[in-house]
This record gives sequence, structure tokens and C-alpha cells, in this order.
Amino acid sequence: QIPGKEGLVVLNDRPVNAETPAHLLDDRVTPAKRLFVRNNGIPPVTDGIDLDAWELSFGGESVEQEITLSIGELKEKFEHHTYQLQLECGGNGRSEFVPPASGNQWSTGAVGCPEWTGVRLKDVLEHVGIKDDAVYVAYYGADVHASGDPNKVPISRGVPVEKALENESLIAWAMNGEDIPPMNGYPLRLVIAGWPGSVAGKWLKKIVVRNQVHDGPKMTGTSYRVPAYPVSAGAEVPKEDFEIIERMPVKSLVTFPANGASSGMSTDVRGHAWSGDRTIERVDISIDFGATWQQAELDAPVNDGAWQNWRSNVSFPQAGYYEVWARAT
Ligand SMILES: Nc1nc2c(c(=O)[nH]1)N[C@H]1C(S)=C(S)[C@@H](COP(=O)(O)O)O[C@H]1N2
Ligand SMILES: [Mo]
Repeated sequence: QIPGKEGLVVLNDRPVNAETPAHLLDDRVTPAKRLFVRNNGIPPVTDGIDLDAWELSFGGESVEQEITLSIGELKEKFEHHTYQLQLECGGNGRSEFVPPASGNQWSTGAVGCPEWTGVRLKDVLEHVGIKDDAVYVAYYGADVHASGDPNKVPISRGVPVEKALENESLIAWAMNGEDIPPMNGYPLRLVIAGWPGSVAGKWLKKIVVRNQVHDGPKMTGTSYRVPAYPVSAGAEVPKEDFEIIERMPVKSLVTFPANGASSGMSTDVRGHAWSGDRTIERVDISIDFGATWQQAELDAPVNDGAWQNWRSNVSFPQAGYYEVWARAT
């Protein structure tokens, strides 16, 4: 049992990693109890802390001032913004890879789209000041390396400055109008629209502005990288041909009906679709293994970086076994 979570499937308990079955992601705005958990290390104990007193410091070669701001100061000094932003782990869906990829075997549930409230990273960086040679903006969190070694950092990743300065790059202290759940980064985290969840630092303690591509743990080697060109499954790819995952690729998810459900001769079908920080143009549904497709009704995103809801109704020609497939463009 993960406190505050309900119905998640635990993939690993050291560190805790848990995903959400597709039918429990049916809400337009993902409730706190349904948002997946992806931990690289041991989360800090934040019970009973004073949220407003939590401090965030700034550093790195390309920062003008090495200052510290409390959440209280962030709240007071900068304009508040609320956006619905999907968060998706870079490994979401990897359980279908053959041969398998290493790491947590996420099926489809390492994604969610709650509503986040905080300040724009851009506004805060403007206040702190960044030098002309700034290249990357990265984070450090308060979690501890799985080994327990206080000198080791479990994960420290980042994004190019241009991405950090987008409107939908937030330093958030609230999710769905409440405190962020402990496992999702309470009291403060980054949320960066449409890029892998790994850039959205939880339990945020420090932001560094770098004069080079950030080289923290899980930025280098093949972690959170993909081949720069399509390759066949299991192909050997030279290390220098890997690139850092930036925008997440196009995807759709069927959240109704649930896997294994039975229905009458027709059923409503619905779900979400997203494509990193871009917009989905259309969603199509098939109940004949992709032989024919029918276009679903698709909503516009509530804001840039939010997944889009779609719905349709399908009629079955005869009783039998069917798969509902969705395809987003
Ligand atoms: N400090 C810290 N931030 C982190 C992580 C972590 O282990 N430690 N995991 C990252 C990864 S890989 C993902 S996918 C998201 C997951 O966010 P969630 O657990 O709130 O769903 O947080 C990111 N931020
Ligand atoms: Mo992730």
C-alpha cells in the first residue's frame, strides 16, 4: 500500500515504482490517488514539515546570483499559474519491447495529467538572473541514493534553457488544488510540459543553470536516451548515435472499456491522446485489428501540454472477442 494511492500496480518496492491500470486513468484530470509513482532513490521524509519554509537554492556556472528562496517567497514574489500538464515516464510502454529493455516493466500506466499550480520557472530564473552562456537548467531533489550513500545523487536531470523558459515549465507546490502527494514530490517539484517525466524533479531543493549540457546522474551513457534514428528491435547502436530524449512521442490510451470487459453489441469507447508538447490532430479507432478505422471525436487540449480527451461509439457485427485499438495522429 502506498499512502494516498489506490488501485496502482506496484512494479518495484525498492525503490517504490507503481503504475496505474488504463481503466483507472479514465478521468479528464488525473486524481492524486491515480497518479503513477516513479522513484529512482529513497524519498525524503516530509511528514509535518512547514511547506512555506522549504528552501530552493540556485547555482551553477551560468547563474547570476546564488540565492535561496523559500516556497513562501516563491508564492509571494511571482505570479501563480495553473496548468493541466501530462507527466509520462520515458519508459512508459516498454514492457512490450522484444527483446526486453532493462528497468521497470511499465505497461501503459506511467502517465497521468493532473492540474499543477506554481510559478513559472522562467519568472524565477529572470529574477535570479542567467548569464548569456547558459545552456541547460537542471535540478537536484531531496531524495537519497538507493545505496543510502549521502554523497551519491539518485538522479539529476535537466532541459535546455529554451525549454526551461517556456510558459508551461513550472515550479509547482500544488496538484489538483492540494499539496502534492508525498510520493509525487511534496512539497515542491518541477513540471515540464511534454518531456519525459525524468526532467520533472521531485522534492526540489536546487536548480542549477549550466554552461554545458548537464552531466548529472542519469543524463549520461544511454540513460534516458534513444537512438537518433529508427532501428530494429535489439539492434546494436553505437553510443555516440544515442540522443537525449526531449519531446515524448505521440501516444493514445484507451481508458474505457476496461481490459477484459464484456459489453452489449455496441459500446462507448474513450481515452486520451498526447504528443509531447505538441497537439493531436485526430484519433481513430479500430475493432478489426487495424483493417478499418473510424474517426473519434477529439477535444482540444485545455492548455498546451495537456492530454486531449477523445470518445467514440463502436458497434460489433457479431458476438465474439474484440480488441479496441486507438491511433493518434
Ligand atoms: N528527485 C527526483 N525527481 C524525480 C525522480 C526521482 O527519482 N527523484 N524520478 C523522475 C522520473 S524518472 C519520473 S518519470 C517522474 C515521476 O513522477 P511521479 O513519481 O510523480 O509520477 O519524476 C522524476 N523526478
Ligand atoms: Mo521516468
